[in-house]
Amino acid sequence: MARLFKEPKLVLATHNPGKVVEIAALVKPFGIEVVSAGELDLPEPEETETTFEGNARLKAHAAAKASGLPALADDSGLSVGALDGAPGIYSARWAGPTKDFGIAMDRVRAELGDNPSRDAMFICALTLAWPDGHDETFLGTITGALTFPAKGEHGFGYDPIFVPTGFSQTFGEMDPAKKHAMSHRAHAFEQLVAACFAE
Ligand code: ITT
Repeated sequence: MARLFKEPKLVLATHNPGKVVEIAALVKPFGIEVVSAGELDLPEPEETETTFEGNARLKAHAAAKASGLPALADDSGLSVGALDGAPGIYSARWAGPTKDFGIAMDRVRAELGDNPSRDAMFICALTLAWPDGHDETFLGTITGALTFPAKGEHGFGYDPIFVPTGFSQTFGEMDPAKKHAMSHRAHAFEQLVAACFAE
């Protein structure tokens, strides 16, 4: 059985402002005080693992150890079927050192070339780690299709080229609350809530 989360405060172990907004919105209904890794000036660990789960665990443990508080980390990315799952765990790196997702989305389009397949999915691993070294990890996904050119100003990362299955707008065009309710992050978080926040 998963360990229950009883503490009043949680570190959001991410330096990505888009993730901070989304995870803070997911945690808010539970009345837990949150502080981000950026606010605590925690170092950004190098993501040396080969899976989303591995990198989420690495980031959560680094933040829990450095802060002495429980930490919630997110490792996520876009997986494109016709590109054998790329950019996958390298989704952030495709944006380069300036974190320009215009460049990353152009690269996805260029690598697809004439391939008519547009199937893609977002994947999110969430790890809750405690300073004593215990952790719980959950994986969420959402399927969709890529569309070009990019559309919409909401969200972050690859949101402007991703249309979730059953919808006609990109995540970038959608009201953020709508994305938060259905995303890969929301699906991973639902499992975390059921396992660690339930009494
Ligand atoms: P942290 O490691 O500090 O959390 P990061 O941006 O480097 O920040 P990742 O290594 O997990 O995080 O990279 C995930 C990338 O995948 C992220 O930068 C986005 O480009 C993309 N991504 C993940 N979730 C997304 C979402 O909901 N919408 C759009 N793009 C997303």
